Amino acid sequence: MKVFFSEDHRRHFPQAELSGGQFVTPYERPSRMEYILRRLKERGLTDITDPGAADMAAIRAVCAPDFLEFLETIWGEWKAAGNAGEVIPYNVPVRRMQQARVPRNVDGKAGYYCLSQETAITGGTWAAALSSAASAQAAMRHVAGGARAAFALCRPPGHHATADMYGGYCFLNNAAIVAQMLRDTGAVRVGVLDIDFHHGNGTQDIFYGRGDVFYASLHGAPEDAYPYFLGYADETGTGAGEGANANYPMPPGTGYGPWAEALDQALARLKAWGAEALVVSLGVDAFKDDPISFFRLDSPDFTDAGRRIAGLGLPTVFCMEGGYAIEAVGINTVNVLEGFQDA
Ligand code: 5XA
Ligand code: ZN
Repeated sequence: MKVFFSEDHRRHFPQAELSGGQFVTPYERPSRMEYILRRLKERGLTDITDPGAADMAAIRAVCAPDFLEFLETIWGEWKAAGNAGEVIPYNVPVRRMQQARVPRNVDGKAGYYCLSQETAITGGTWAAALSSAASAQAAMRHVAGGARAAFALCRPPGHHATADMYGGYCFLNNAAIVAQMLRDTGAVRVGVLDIDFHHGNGTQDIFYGRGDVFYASLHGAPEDAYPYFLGYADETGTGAGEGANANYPMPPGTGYGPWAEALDQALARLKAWGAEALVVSLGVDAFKDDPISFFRLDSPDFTDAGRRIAGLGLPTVFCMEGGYAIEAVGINTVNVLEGFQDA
C-alpha cells in the first residue's frame, strides 16, 4: 500500500496542552510519526511519497473562508497583540451568547473559532495542517486513479475540525476533505468509517444534513469521553442526511468483542446504504494502554479490524487520526493496514 506523508508536520509542535488543570507536553506530538514510519519500514511498507502542495480549492469545498483566513493569520495577530505564549483562548461563545459575531480582539476571535482549549496554535500550525491535508488529498488521488487503497499519514489529525472550528488537536478535517473530493470526482455515495476512540464530531457535523456521505463512528460514549457534546446513538442525520449517520458509543472498559460487533454493524450499514468508496479515520487510541482513552483493544485486534474493513471491498483512503500510546502507535496503525492488505 502506498503511503503519503509530509515532514512539514514538524512545523506544528506546541509546547503546551491544557490537561488536568495544568500545562503538559501535548500527547499529540511529532514523535508519533517516527514510531509509525519506523514500523511501516520494518514491515516493508516503504513506498512513502511526499504529497507536495495542498489543493486549496478542495479544502475550501468543506471549510468556511473566514475560518481558513483565521488559521492562516491568527499567529501573526496573536504575536502582534503582545502575547508571549501559544494561541490558547479562554473565552468561547457558549449557551445564550452571540454565535454569529466574530470579535475583533484576538483572544475573542481565537475563542470564537475554538471548540476545545487543549489545542494550541503555533507559528507552524497552518503550514503543518496544510501538509496534512495534502497527504490526504494525494492518497485520495491515488485511489481515484485505480489503487485499491492508500494510507495518508496525516499529522495534525482532522476529525474534530468542523467547517469553522478547530480543537481536539485538529485544524483541517482531512477525512471530510477526501470524502468531498471523492464525491467531486465521480463517487455518488461515499462512506466515512471512523474507528478512532473519539467521536469525529467535525466529520459528522460537516455531512449531517447530506444524503451523499454516510458517517459511521465507533467511540467512547459522550457521557464519559471527549468531545462530550456529540456522538450519541440517536444522532442519525437531518433533512437529506436523515439515516446517513450512525454512531456506536461504547462505555469505559469496552473490549474487542463488543467493539468488533459494532464495527460489523457499521460496515453492514455502509454496505446496505450503497457506499462506493470509503474513507477511514484511522485512530488507534482504542488501544488498551492509550493514556487518554478507555477501551481495551490489543494490538492483534487492529489486524482483525483491518481485515473486516477490507471485507467491504471498497476503494479505501486511510487518514491517520489519534493514538498516543507512543510505543505501540506504529504497531497498531500498521496492523490495521496489514490486516486490510492481507484480507
Ligand atoms: O481523536 N481525537 C483525539 O485523539 C484528541 C482528543 C483530545 C482530548 N482532549
Ligand atoms: Zn482520538
